[in-house]
Amino acid sequence: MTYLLLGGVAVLVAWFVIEKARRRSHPVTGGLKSDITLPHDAPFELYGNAFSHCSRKTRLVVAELGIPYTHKPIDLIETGSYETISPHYLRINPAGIVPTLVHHGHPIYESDDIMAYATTQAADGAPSLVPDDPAARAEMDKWILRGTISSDEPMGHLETSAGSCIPGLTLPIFVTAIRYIALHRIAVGLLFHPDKRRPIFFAASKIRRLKVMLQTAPLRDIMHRSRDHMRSHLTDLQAQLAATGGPWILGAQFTLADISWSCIFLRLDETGWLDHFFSGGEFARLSDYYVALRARPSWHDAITEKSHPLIDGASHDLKQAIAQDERIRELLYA
Ligand SMILES: N[C@@H](CCC(=O)N[C@@H](CS)C(=O)NCC(=O)O)C(=O)O
Repeated sequence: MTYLLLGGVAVLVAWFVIEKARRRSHPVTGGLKSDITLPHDAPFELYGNAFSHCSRKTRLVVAELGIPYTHKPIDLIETGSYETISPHYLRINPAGIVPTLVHHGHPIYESDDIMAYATTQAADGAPSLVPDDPAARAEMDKWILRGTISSDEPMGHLETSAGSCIPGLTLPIFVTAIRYIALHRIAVGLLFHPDKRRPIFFAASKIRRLKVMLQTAPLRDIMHRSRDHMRSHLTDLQAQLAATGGPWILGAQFTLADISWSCIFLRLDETGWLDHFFSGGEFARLSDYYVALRARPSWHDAITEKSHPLIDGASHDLKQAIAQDERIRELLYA
């Protein structure tokens, strides 16, 4: 009996060690890796996730530029499983993050680099998403950077980056999304994800209600700081639109900066924050801007058609909880 037990433990330990090695990730630098050639079936393959902010940016850019591509959906735990740290995806992107664009087998990493690369591959007749004037281009880059989520420190630069505010503001929808995910799938993250804070948060969200989660001090702190900094980023964006006269960030030309910010607005929208920010009426210009972004055909191709039922359900649940429960509104907005 003892031998049987010891044998069982040895098998489990061996499985864990082997699996851990197969799922080991390491950071990658951005840009085109022409020295790597991956198996591929189409000239352009875009690996990404329906809910991921960075993946959405890249889908919007290829849609705007009329680049035909094969979409390769990769799950995050919010949409079902930790596929980003599966051995098959780590062969595509050893950092274990989405998105990755693969062009003729060569991967391009980091969403901002993918956006820039895509502009060099635009279909004939596609509009230019990058201004010719160097000063305007520098201005565009500034607004793109402000919408970026850093790979090293996703919540690290709240003051200077609206993108950094996104993970903190996403926490409430994580809680409502994770209810749909089986615990054994979250356990994969506890065992193998390089950043254990996230699976711990997801496991806690699985067993505790939204109201309880929102009362957790560190969570509330990062969420409120993200909210307050996001408000000042929105104030600056509104001033920029007023200064250029719109309809886009740089004025008449729709650019990569607008694509970055589309995804910020979408995340604020699906998590209920946009209703909160817009409710005072002070962001009327931004409200029009968001309507204009959603009206572009690229939005339909990249966002509406690629939406995920689980995220739609989680967004609905969250908004309903916010509408029905005054305590939740207090915890989020006070
Ligand atoms: N700086 C990277 C950030 C990419 C990133 O953080 N991706 C997230 C989804 S938005 C991810 O794949 N996370 C993996 C995980 O949650 O396990 C980029 O812009 O591409």
